[in-house]
Amino acid sequence: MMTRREMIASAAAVAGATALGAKARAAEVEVQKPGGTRDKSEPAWTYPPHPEPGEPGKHYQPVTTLNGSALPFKIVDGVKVFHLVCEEVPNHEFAPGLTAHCWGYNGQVHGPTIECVEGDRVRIYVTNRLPAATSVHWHAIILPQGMDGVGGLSQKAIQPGETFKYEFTVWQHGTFMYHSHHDEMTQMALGMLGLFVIHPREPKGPPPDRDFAFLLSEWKIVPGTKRPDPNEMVEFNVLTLNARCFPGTAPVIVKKGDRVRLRIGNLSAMDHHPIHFHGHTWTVTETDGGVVPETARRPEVTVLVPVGSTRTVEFIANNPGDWPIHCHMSHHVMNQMGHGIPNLIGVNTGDLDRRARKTIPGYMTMGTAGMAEMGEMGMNVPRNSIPMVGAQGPHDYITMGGMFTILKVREHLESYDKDPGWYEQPPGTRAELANEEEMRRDLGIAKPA
Ligand SMILES: [Cu+2]
Repeated sequence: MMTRREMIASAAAVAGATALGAKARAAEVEVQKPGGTRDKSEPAWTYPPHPEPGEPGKHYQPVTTLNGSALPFKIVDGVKVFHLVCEEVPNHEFAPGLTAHCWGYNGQVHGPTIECVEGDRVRIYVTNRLPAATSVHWHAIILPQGMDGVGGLSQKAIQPGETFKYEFTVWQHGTFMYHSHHDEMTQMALGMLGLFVIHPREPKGPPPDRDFAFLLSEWKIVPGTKRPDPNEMVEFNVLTLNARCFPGTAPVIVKKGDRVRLRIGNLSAMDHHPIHFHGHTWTVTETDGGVVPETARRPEVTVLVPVGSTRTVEFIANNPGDWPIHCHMSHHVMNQMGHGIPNLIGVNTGDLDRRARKTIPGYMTMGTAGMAEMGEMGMNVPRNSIPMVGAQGPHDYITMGGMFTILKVREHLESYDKDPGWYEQPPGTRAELANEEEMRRDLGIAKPA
């Protein structure tokens, strides 16, 4: 509660500010933050931009978008100018062996990450080189309605060949997204998504040593075909982190003791993804609605990232090793071909394979003991498709694909940009085949029945 005296003082301050010119008010915004001293009946974007556009290395440490990039910008008269080009991206690679003709921005699927700083004025040109009209929505960013990018509702759709200009001041900080908001079902299914990171003007909490941004999405690509199917509602068979599926996903490389931030956005068509990791616990620090108050934070090992939202987590990487980071929905860590296979687990198919091979050379009944064998056995898969699961690991075959990557925590690292290879476990710290003597001693049996 304000005292009468404070109210009089703040009224005087407001009167004084009103008398000042726009330039003086711009300088003042350093102390007037959204939700702070300003009049809350006005939206944040009504504030004048900060006089100094945020620059990497000076005002923020850029995020790392693994398997992606940051959108370049230039500063023109204090405004950050970006250019997005909507276009077809032929042969986007999801993982070695699987490519498809997608749509994206600036030749990439997904689009490059836009980065700026709270208080920046941004001007984003959008050129449409697609064969269809489009628009760009700046997801969860509070801005004037006409800049919201909803085709038909807030603007005319951008026709093929046209360039539109969006301009607004960003007064939030956190992890946001951008995506097509015109024929969303088709265009988002084809890849027209990207991340939009706004750094705080002043640091909020300890700065991370490593700051990663991920965008989750899902696709239906029938094995052997080259076009994602936007009509799919249920059976997505390519689940991606930054538009790649394991083993095509880059590892998350950190040093022991690093404070690590993961920003995770989800623009899948139909699925929320519980993203889980091993060896540590993390804290959810932000959503795309803002910073989670300290008193509301709690430790977690899985964060549910609903469709159309972002979650930011932080942890201290104190446990060396190779640890999975993955969606915990088990069908989301499978690659193509996981669907429509009859359940044959436990079925004795006798000499079916031998007999079938008389008419179909190389025939193999799939999945009588599960699916683990389906990556490893080097089965012939249709052209332009990848095995249902995984890749060879250091100890055996890794039977996961899809929305999966590896957190590599090392005590010594040459460089964050160089994959340190597989983790070397200290002697005596790996699960091993039990020997007979131990089993006799502890279980009273030499070999399990
Ligand atoms: Cu999932």
